[in-house]
Amino acid sequence: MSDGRIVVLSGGVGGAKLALGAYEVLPADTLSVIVNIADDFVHLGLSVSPDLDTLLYTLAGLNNEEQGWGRRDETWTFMKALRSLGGADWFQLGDGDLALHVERTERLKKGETLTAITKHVAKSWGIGADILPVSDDLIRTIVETDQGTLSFQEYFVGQRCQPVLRELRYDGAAEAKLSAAVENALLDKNNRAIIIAPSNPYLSIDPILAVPGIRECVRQSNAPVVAVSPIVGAAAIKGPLAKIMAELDKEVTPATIAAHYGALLDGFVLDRTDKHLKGEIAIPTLSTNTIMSTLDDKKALAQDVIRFADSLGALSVPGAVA
Ligand code: FO1
Repeated sequence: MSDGRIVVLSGGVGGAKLALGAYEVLPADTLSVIVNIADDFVHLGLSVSPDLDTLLYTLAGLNNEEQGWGRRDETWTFMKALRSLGGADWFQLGDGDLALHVERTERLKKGETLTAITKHVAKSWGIGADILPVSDDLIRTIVETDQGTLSFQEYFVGQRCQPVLRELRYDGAAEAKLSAAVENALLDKNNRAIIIAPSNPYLSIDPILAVPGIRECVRQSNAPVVAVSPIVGAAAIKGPLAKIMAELDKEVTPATIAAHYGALLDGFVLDRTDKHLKGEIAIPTLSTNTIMSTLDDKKALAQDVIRFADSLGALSVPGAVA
């Protein structure tokens, strides 16, 4: 594989899994992951960044695989003590996880950017990839539901995604500034591919794409843009995606996801069980195993996606053999 940079847009567990696969198959420091920050919130006075943290834990091998968030081998002394005081226990903060939120909050108070803090955490945990919050400004997903307006974590954790979703807003996105690190990563002429991970398009990828200028950066990049479907068959692999699509009156099929990203894409990756849907998708498609149960699955999918992007890139080189 050439040494061009791979840039992944990611949020949630699906994104972290593909990022791990790419991290394992690529030479060190040729991977940049642009991460959603719209799930972030202040809880008990602490700044919590769930999608950054899931990715950091996953690439550091510290993640709790079964739970999909937080640390493995976690202890819960803090939560027990908090509950004994009648403190808010709807959002679980493990003892080790707590250290990350405390340190991030302390550094933010001292004026450090989320980008710099995330770089520090990645370095502290020996992660050789660039983990890049899309912006150092505040972006918050707001969920309009049949039970009123909910913050993202109230909807996702507090209400377990049960309310009927009517509309999503990404407060602050229109005013947010792409970080210089994200702009440089996207505009790096040495880029080999930009990959939209199999994350929830509405909850994880759209809040990234909503930051002004990012779509232009993606378009200006001469690297092929490939998305991996988070929908297999008529179901989401994990999380509330299928429910949200039904509530937004969208057909729960990979073709809906490809159309959602539209002109941004040069290629789309389907699960092999959806191979028969290729005809419904106007752009080049690859079908392969997109269910990432083992580390080998994650590595194989990353390799397949990168090779697929390479094949698209070759096509776009003037005079390339078609
Ligand atoms: N998700 C839950 O369902 N319950 C929790 O108590 C919970 C705590 C938590 C703490 C730190 C963190 O980084 C994530 C946490 N999550 C929890 C997951 C989080 O809500 C989601 O990972 C994202 O916001 C959606 O991708």
